[in-house]
Amino acid sequence: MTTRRKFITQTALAAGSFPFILKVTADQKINNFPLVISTWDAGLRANAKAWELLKNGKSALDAVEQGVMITESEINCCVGLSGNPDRDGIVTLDASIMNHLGDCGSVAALEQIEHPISVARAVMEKSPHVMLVGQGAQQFALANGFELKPKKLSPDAEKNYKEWLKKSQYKPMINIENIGNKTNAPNKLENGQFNHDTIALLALDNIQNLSGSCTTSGMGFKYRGRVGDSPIIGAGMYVDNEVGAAAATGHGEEVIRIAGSHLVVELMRLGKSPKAACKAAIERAIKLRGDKLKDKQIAFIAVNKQGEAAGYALQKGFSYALYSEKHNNELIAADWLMG
Ligand code: SD4
Repeated sequence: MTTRRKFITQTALAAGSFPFILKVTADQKINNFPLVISTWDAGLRANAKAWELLKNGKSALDAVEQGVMITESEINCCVGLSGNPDRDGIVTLDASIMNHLGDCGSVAALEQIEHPISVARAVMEKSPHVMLVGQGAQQFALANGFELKPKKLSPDAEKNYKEWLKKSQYKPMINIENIGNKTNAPNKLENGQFNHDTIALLALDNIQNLSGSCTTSGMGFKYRGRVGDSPIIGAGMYVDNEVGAAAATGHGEEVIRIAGSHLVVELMRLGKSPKAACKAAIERAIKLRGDKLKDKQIAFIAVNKQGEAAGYALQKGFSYALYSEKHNNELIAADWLMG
């Protein structure tokens, strides 16, 4: 990527911005964009779409939206309308999106809409608000041309729900996956249960702008009205174009307690690498909660402005998908701290 650095230097020279040249030539790391990083193995399919857009010169914002739309529509997946329902048997969706300018939008407890991420983007671009929830979010979606989908559960979710009804106990499992599942494998455990419910995706585009997205059906069999971390800006996802971007998956309540994604970004601002920042955020959660995290998962992904990217988890079994010139859409098993 010497060529790109030369180009930036030349452009800066032409613009007469001398201090900028000094910074760029001194920073040997400015060499890894575009880049896409996302959570879990479903991230491989989402990354492929996001990468295609970035390579065609589209913005990070388009890439993060359209990347996760792939996952939201996957029938065998656990994100979007095919995900597990709440304890009343209804699928409710949370999503958030944020661009390089600090513009952001989110929806929570949204029902019967296939692409909550696009509704979140519409909230960002077409409303004066950041977050819409429940019926109001659905009403806004319909007014903006989104189609109402049937309430029907996916076959897998229906099976899971019937099984859950036998005991009706809210007992979230530790989110994990088999790192061997590289292609089109449904994100399910041997007993047929989904083992996670979320995709978060971060992108750094050709002009070094960052964006992030996060979308989920939330924790299976949650209380009606429960909202997790994914639609909460700063918890499930956060972007600061000066520094980097981060996103979370796992037990949403624990991520909210430490304002997880914002914390990761601020730790990068203090000089930590994306991996060290994700790890330090998990250490913070452990410090705060100790043993209460024993049977829970939390995990972060992060990218900095220079295009370094990584993930880290509380428990074994978290993987993330990384696509850049250096990483050809690889599924990487994250390091972990507990268990
Ligand atoms: C939530 N963080 O609703 C989401 C769940 C998740 O993989 O990430 N599952 O709390």
